[in-house]
Amino acid sequence: MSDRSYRFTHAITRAPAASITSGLRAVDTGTPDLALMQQHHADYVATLRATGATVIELPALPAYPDSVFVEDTALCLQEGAVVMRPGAPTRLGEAAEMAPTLRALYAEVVTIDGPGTIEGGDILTTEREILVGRSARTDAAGIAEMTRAVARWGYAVREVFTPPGVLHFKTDCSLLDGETILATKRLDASGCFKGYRVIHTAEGEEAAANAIRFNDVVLLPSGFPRTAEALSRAGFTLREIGNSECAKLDGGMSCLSLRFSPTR
Ligand code: CIR
Repeated sequence: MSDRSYRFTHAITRAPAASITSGLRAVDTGTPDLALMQQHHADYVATLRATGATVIELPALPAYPDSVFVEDTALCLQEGAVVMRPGAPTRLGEAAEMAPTLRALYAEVVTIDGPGTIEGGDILTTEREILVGRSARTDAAGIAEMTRAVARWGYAVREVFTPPGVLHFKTDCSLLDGETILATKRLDASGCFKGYRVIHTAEGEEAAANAIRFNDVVLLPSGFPRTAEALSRAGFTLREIGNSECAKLDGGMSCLSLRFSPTR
């Protein structure tokens, strides 16, 4: 089986801006501490780099408080990239800011023009398909436009649903390897992972679901010991990264990077 869904030569990250304190959040659980977020972010970048990948660190964009969450701006595949059209009005401009970096790396970059909206956090790429969760940020028209965009490279897209009240599809799941997914029980109960091997987050540790497999390691937000133990028992190599400040803005491990191996 191929492993292109979790082996990557490159990642893109963006430094958190001081304006992060005005980032979007579903529920106010306190103001994020920029200095602590910067520490966590540095640890995250170092962990990606330690796997041998090239990490492109973009400068902070103070005009966009949520711009540290680069994942939402693009879908990066091997053959090309698709620039998203975020459903959050305050985040719309972030996608255009990402486009030049992608054009420097890929021969083919296509853009979602709208009127539909779609954010990268709703997209899970596995070895066999691209799953997209319809959510408050990602609508049917956005998914249809993305489906047409990736058809040129031979990808099949399957529309699924992000649970109500959950920000993004990947808030509740992540890919662990070519056939294994880490998911909350509530998302798995929707039946969207039929045919995959699923490991559930432990009861009360649903926020551990937003992890990433990046080359040989799984980056897991710290503070979820029972889920960490289940993953270690299943044979995965874990790196736990502090996520307390991003969590205040509904962000996790996947949101902080774009991960890919471009073929030019
Ligand atoms: C937002 O609401 O857009 C940000 N505060 C969090 C984005 C998290 N991104 C992601 O899950 N891919």
